Amino acid sequence: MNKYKEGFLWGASTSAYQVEGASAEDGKGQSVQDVKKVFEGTSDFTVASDHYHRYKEDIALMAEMGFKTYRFSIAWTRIIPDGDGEVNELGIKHYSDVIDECLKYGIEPLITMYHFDLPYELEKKGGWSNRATIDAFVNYAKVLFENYGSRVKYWLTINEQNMMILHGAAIGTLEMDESSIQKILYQQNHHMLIAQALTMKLLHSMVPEAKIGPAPNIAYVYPKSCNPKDIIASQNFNAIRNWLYLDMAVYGRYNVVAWNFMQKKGLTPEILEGDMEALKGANPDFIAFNYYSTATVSDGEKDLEEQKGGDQQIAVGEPGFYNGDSNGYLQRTEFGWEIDPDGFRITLREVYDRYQLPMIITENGLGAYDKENENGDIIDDYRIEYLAKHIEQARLAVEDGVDLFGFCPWSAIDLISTHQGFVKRYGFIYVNRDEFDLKDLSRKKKKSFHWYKKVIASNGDD
Ligand code: BGP
Repeated sequence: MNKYKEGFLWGASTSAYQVEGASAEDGKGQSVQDVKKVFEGTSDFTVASDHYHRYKEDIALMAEMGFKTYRFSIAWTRIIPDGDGEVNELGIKHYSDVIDECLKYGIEPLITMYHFDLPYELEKKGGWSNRATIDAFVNYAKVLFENYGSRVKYWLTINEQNMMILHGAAIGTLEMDESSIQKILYQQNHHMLIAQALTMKLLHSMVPEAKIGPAPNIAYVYPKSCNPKDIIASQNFNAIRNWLYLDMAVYGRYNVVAWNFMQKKGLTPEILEGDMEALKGANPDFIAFNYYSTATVSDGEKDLEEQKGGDQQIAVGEPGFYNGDSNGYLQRTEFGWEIDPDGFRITLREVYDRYQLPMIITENGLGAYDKENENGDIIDDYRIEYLAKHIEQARLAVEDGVDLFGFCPWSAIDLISTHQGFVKRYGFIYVNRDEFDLKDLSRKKKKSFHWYKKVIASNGDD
């Protein structure tokens, strides 16, 4: 049996704005997440899980589980509060301490440089529509590499850039004019892709022994049936949702099917002289991706009104290209997300086959309304079942020949969901608070905590 490799990076993930709190402390600037209107019935991000103050306690718990890596993001606004001006020494110190705390336990920090929290001062100047944001990002990257490059081996550029483009407004990009939103987002996409490529090259020149990769959300797209028209729809959405981002990161070129889609819809970005050159030769060392489920589509010739989407799909289709659909073979979580462990193996095989680069999973998990039982325990068997099935399918993908070097579920600790509040929990570690009642924010081990500890100790045998 082909087991997970020696030194496999077992761990879990968080992101700064969803877990840290302390949103205005120690010189932190505001990000788009701090100023956006939160979704009805959900709390804002000012306190979150208070990880900013309790990171030592949290990392000790991660060490107790046996983590080999901890994937967290750095808040750009703690390092450079307005995005492109002065460096904030207190921010530099905070993450330096977090990194040291991880290293103390032999946990490799796996750092996301940007996880949905663009500095608000940059957003006011046009955000990613403004080409100056490319330079601001690369400069921010330089500050990170100068300060942490000697201690951090694994870097991720931008979390789920593809979701920011497909669901931009919902994730945190501020309000935009509906009629031109897609055009704006694809221009922003082009700028983010350049920023990412330049950052990868910068790390390779500044810290040749460190490794860096992109971190999109990849979900293999199934055709609803074997009707050839459904197959074409699935190819279309695979290209628009997945390959556009990875082809660019790895090969430095626009995927042809995705480009054709952009052209037909009038969404092609303005490309300046030197852009395509900048995009080439980034040479990511690995591909990281987040996986929650697959997607299913059918023939895209229907118009939007007739299209029906799965609950988790905000954009349900593109007339003429694909029609978002549901998959009758799959069960769903309490929050309506389809559960597809086999799809995880399929996605891993497909991505490896296309790019032949080592891969690490940076998110996978189950959001649920965890409840304490009469003894105060959290018996999250549903989460254990979900993760066990995905780990098993990843192991089969490894047997198939896929080069996988790490697995980081979402999330290490309970935190605030992107749009469904604190009550949608993902962690191995329970945080004692409700949506609006902060209680004492104390930590408690869920049943999955003890289970995951055994998984790690046996290198995936469970
Ligand atoms: C990913 C994001 C995370 C995270 C997760 C779960 O898209 O990278 O930030 O929150 O999804 O999603 P949600 O919080 O919406 O349940």
